[in-house]
Amino acid sequence: MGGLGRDAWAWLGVVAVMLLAQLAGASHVVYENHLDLEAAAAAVPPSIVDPQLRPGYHFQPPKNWINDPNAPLYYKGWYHFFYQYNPRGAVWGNIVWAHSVSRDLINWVALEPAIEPSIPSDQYGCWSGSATMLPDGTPAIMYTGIDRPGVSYQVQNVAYPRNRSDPLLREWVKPGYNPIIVPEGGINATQFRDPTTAWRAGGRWRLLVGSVAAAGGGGARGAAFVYRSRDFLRWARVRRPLHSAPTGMWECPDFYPVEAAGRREGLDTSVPGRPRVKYVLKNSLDLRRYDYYTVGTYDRRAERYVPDDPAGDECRLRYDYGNFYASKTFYDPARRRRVLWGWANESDTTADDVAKGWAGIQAIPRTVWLDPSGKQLLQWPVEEVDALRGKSVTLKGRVLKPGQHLEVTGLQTAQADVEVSFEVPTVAGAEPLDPALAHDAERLCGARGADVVGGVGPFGLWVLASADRRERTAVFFRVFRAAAGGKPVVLMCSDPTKSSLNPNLYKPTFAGFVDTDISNGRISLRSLIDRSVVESFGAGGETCILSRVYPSLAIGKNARLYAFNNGKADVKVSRLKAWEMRKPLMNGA
Ligand SMILES: *[C@@H]1O[C@H](CO)[C@@H](O)[C@H](O)[C@H]1NC(C)=O
Ligand SMILES: *[C@@H]1O[C@H](CO)[C@@H](O)[C@H](O)[C@H]1NC(C)=O
Ligand SMILES: *[C@H]1O[C@@H](CO)[C@H](O)[C@@H](O)[C@@H]1NC(C)=O
Repeated sequence: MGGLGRDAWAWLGVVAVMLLAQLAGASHVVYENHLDLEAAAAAVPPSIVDPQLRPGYHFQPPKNWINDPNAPLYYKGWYHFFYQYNPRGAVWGNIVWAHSVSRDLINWVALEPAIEPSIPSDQYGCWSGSATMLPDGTPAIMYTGIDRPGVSYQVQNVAYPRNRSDPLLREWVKPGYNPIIVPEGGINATQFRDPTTAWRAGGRWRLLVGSVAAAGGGGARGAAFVYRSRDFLRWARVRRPLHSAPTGMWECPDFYPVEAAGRREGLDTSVPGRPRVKYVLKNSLDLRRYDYYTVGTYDRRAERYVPDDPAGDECRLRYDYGNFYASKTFYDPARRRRVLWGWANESDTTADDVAKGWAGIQAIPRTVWLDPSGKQLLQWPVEEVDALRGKSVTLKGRVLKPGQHLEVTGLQTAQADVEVSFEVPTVAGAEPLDPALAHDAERLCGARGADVVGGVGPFGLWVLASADRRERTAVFFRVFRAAAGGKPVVLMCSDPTKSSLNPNLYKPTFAGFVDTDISNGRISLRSLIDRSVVESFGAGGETCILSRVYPSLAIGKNARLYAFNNGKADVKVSRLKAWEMRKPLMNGA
């Protein structure tokens, strides 16, 4: 909490008052979908509503539904974060832009909602959007408004701060000339949303809007349309989209430059054209509900983006192979990095959410940069999260024989950060890779889960485990034999099938391949464990998986942490360090 200024503390007081007012009004909450609250509460095991299952250091408001991150930005010493929020309940609806501010991306103070329905072009909804920093330092927010009842007819609006001297940007004004962009020229108005941060090149602004291109034969093609403007007022569409692919609707596009391979520094979205700069295009696939990206080049004369890997459009790369959607990056000028925000939904039922009174969190913000291979991004939790680390335990040089596990004792691990380095003496015993599953990590993990004995691996962590290990969430690696001339294939997997005795949960195995060379024997894993969140980073951020799990036994003091080896070869835990994590200021929650 050290970094908070006096302003923040003053605001905290205001927030506390707001909170109390909200609580006092809670009995008047009406849920739109007429769920029977008492029946819902009776039907779920008590663990679901146990406050000990509420995350401690992941971003969340005190209550209610949240979804997409919106318009993250840095202004006059403050990080601003907006998000889709239902002020009236724990299910989607009544969406406004909630607003929080922070000095460090970890301690958050809630302000009044920034953008709410108030003008004809947003009166039926204020949906997602992004911020752009204008050359004079003013932030502008572009967002999707719903302008008629019944059908979600989508237009794009702009809003500006009322008082630029206010570092907290508390009030936003919507100019009378809204909307600034409407669907025309054959665009389907119900699939036209989520404007990106605008970038400027050659005297012109550009931004993207997610949509579908006219389907020519096959299924609908996801598309990112480019709009250009000289004055930030009048916007005209470029006929051909920046890019499109046969995936269905693209929501929440994000498009940004990254430094040449391996350099961790971020670039401003309006970076002047430089030969070695690469671009990342990310889309949230409405049909699959995951975020996919490609790395490529941007030709700003032709206004086209081309992925380096022609197969990239087949949805090869994800930021995160777990629950992570509608993400958005921003350039942080204070630390010259690009930071990624993403929404993680719940894995319980809607009735559970209503009983709990809240649904949805944001992943820990991650720094993103291009991997030295140039083929994918690396991601790592922003360094500020390390300030929450408290009591720690370190283990070194412990060999796990086949079938062995090792408990990490001496600290509570329901809310913890673990970094572990594994060493495999040889990969000679790795199991063969079924060619039918060689491109489908998720199915591979489903078939070869944490309890299926392998050659090299599965090895990794059991987190949020009960003392008898009936409940445990496995985060692990599994090594497959190399194809002729290739390197061994490493799978990273999150297996929650035993995460809870509660049967009514969504427990998918999540998995991704890890682009690393394990023949040198080493691989690392970091897991941010937060009561009902397991957010893991394999091989220094090559592959990331966020899972939401709801233990019924492994709650609070009863949550344990183990390293395990279920392979036929020895695995060494060369070093494991675990920290208890403190709770930051979290919007008064
Ligand atoms: C604008 O914000 C500054 C800084 O918070 C404040 O001192 C000033 O009174 C505000 N002006 C108006 C017109 O609200
Ligand atoms: C527009 O999109 C909606 C889905 O949001 C779809 O139901 C409808 O058929 C589409 N209209 C046309 C003309 O393609
Ligand atoms: C998160 O919840 C699960 C389980 O209900 C759904 O299957 C996912 O589609 C959902 N994800 C998103 C992004 O909505």
